[in-house]
Amino acid sequence: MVKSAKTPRVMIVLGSSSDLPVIEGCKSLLERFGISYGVEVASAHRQPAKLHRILNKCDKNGTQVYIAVAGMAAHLPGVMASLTDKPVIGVPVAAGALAGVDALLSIAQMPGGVPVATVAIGSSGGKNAAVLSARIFALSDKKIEAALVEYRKYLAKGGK
Ligand code: RP5
Repeated sequence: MVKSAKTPRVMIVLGSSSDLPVIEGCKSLLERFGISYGVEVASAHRQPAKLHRILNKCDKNGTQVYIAVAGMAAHLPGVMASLTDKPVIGVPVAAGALAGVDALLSIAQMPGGVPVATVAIGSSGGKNAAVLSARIFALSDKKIEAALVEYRKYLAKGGK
């Protein structure tokens, strides 16, 4: 399930289709900034071979940033970071008895050398994953840099 481009600049991978609501704002913001993205569901625990295939294909085809979304024992972002040298942004999902604190700690507490940029639990984190991606691209892309300036003005006026 890849949206908007054959080789998207950002690949969003979810641990489960039940995580999909968390990336609604993320997708909207990536569209606002003109950043192509794809969406895949691949559980690090239940579908490790599929996850490896996705990472290999995206890395070969030029995807530049990964957003990894998972709840509970959220190993997905860390496993992805172990398979690529591209930036991985981890979004913890509030699922199960611990309401996302489990996923937050699991995603943030990576061993030295295998970083995952961890954002907030849930939809706010999803949005920030999109903005952080845009900030990475804006380092070398004037159009995205300008879109971020506009977005900041929008926030200052009370936009969400
Ligand atoms: C995680 O377990 C997923 O990322 C999801 O947040 C959670 C529950 O998954 P399902 O049981 O709904 O598939 O791996």
